[in-house]
Amino acid sequence: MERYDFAAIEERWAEAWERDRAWTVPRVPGGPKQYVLEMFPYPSGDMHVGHVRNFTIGDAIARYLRMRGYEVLHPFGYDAFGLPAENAAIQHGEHPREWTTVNIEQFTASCKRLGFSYDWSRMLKTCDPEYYRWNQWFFLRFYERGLAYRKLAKVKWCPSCQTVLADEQTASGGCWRCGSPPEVRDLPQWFLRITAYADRLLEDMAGLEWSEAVLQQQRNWIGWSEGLQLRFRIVDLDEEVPVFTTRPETLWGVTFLALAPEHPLARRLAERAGKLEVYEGFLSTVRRVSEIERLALGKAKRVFDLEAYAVHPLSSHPVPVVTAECVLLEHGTGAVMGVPAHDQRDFELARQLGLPIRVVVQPRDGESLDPEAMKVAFVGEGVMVGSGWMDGLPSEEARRLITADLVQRGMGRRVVHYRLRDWLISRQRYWGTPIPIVYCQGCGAVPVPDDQLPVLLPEDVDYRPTGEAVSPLASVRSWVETTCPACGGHAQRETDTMDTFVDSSWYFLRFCDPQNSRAPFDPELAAAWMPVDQYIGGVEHAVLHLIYARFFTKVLFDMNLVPCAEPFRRLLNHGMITMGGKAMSKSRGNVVDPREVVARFGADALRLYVLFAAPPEQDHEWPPEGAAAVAGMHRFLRRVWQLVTGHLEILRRGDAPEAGTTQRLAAIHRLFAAITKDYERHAFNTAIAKLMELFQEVRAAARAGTWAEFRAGTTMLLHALAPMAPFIAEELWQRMGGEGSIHRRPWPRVDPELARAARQTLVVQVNGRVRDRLEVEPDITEEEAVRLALASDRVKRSLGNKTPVRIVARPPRFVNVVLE
Ligand code: ANZ
Ligand code: ZN
Repeated sequence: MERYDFAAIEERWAEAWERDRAWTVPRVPGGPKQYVLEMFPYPSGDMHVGHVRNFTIGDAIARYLRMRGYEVLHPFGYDAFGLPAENAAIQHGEHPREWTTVNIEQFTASCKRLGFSYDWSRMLKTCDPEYYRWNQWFFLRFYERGLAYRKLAKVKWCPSCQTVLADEQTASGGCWRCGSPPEVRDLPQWFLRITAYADRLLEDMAGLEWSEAVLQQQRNWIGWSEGLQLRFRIVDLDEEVPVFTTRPETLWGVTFLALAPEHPLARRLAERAGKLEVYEGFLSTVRRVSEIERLALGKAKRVFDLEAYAVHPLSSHPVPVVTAECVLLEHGTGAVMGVPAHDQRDFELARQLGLPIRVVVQPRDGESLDPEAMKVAFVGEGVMVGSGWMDGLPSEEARRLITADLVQRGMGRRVVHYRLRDWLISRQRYWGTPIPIVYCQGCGAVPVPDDQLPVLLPEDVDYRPTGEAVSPLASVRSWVETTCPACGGHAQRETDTMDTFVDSSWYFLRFCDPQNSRAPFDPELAAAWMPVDQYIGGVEHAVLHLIYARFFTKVLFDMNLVPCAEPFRRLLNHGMITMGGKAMSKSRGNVVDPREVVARFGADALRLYVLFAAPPEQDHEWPPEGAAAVAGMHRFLRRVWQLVTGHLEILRRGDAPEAGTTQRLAAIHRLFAAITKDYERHAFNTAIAKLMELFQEVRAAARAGTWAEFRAGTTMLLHALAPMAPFIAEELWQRMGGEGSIHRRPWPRVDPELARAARQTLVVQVNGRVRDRLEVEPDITEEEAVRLALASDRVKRSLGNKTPVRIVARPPRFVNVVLE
């Protein structure tokens, strides 16, 4: 018997696949297509086993679909711009391009050694001018459509990354990359108008096969709310202030009006009160505070009394006007009607300022609210009080009625608000795409014409950040100084680079036509391959990357460049491999290098292990004895190897000397059918468990000498193994004289009659005594087994009227019911 020399086998096949360009697909699919894509990685140092898992999941899916007869586009590339490269380069004193190139070479070699079936002819790197020129081209198209604009904005600056961040990139209170609390700066910056697509981003989610958790995060981020906008007149200025509320039924509970500190009327009122200087001080303090802190509950708020009054639109009574940090200018209208009894922030403000609290909604049960005694606002639904004709109505109904009433009387209008903000894309860092704009004294901001693209990123730059909110590119005078494309006069280039999330917002489209030098991609090729049928990536991208990519796709859809308004039909969010409870990452120093594992046990064993360890969606803590765990998979593969190579003569013989016992053949078909089902739902861990059972059956057939059965079983075993452990499956397939590459073979067909014949006997015991035997499907679930057991007449009889204290189920073999 031959030794299982995995290293020789794997290296030989890896080379052959590379030489034969085994996974290259034609420009246009010849038949039904599937586009399988894993989120492309940062080339940040070496691959670790966390990466291996993500890519193995994608690869198993791609290989399986190929065997199901699809033309599978499975490309790979690198998200090669960005801070990791720049920071590493600063640390080691080498150029980001060198650092990136070296990493990409290593990473690519690892991918090949692990047998990932990528179409390498489509490989892309976002730092190539041939890629990023199209970022610039898109920027110009967005600009023409009014979807890219520049404005002076209060922006969030990460002091550690030394660049501004988009609003959503500080959603958790810190910088998405490094966690530092952002500072606030006023800078003229470029934005993409994602808010123009808020409604469609929300609506189109209906057609996506994504996890509910991710959809919910997207929904929260877009933050749809419906409410009423109404006006309060400010007596002292004779001006009307619109406010936005989601609770118009609480209108009779309004006891003050609060403006955002940045609200233009706040300044005018302060001036009028002769307190402009104090106000300026207050404003500049508030401007430095993060949004999270401004909205925080349970703390004293920074407020400023404007010493003015507004008129309540129903009662015509005056209510005081204040300005408070917790009112945000960008939200709603930047002004709030204060209802202390029913909004916690308003409650805290009222208590702080000694303003009255008026209850207008009473809880349906419990004691009625006493404003004096209230410790918190009552924010729930209830019954209306102190509100004229609404009294006694449920608050939900009152809301509907007063909305209709105020709208009809022309006092308010229905509005929808989104929490989503426009996407800030300017970055004051070096390693990114230059924004293709020049500034001319005469013409202002002028777009760089298409025929002057790409605006090349200069290579020779002192890219160390200056600490000022200025891009390192500003110091390259020869690059900055240019001529105006419009008037030929003197002009200067924009020195900010683009957020690298722009790069990843359309790379899946470039994969459809990666070498195109005249356009980002040919729309016909995009039509042939898009949408991505299966996208695979970490749940940490649930908001940022996915929302940006969806937005880009919609804009390109509107430009008739892509056939679909959504880029990713199905999304699989894999869990992470952790060590010490933390995600593996080079910066944490808790990484396991796959090269060591591969050297000891082979790529196939490692692939099987990462798929077996946990369902794809779950995290998996790499065991301290990680190597030993992979060794288990290695031993399994060695047993498969020995069984097959030990019977090559028999396997190669085409004749079927005798039929096997139906019983075992049925089990083989049944198991293969179950494995197929597992592939369909990406349950690779259970598929591998069944694969091991299948192996037992095949080995039993060999021992019994039932060769027809053995041959059929071996064929199924190797096919079932191929997507997950591609090297050994291919090698054994060739040795047993199989036709062509196993990876191009059609998926074996299960005989449904046979598979059904393999029913199992489920034994039902009550207090240790057998009461019934039931025929069940072998892959019956625990729930179903218990249900059937308890439904059995004989079991019911022996239970009498007692309730079981415990039920132990091991489907499909037994269910034990335990009574007192
Ligand atoms: C009166 C009221 C009474 C409110 C009540 C709530 C409860 P979303 O859904 O997030 O849009 N609000 C409006 N504009 C604001 C701003 N610029 N800054 C801070 N808060 C603002 O929330 C809408 C609610 O948030 C509005 O409804 C308003 O308070 C507040 F019992 O109006 B409400
Ligand atoms: Zn000009």
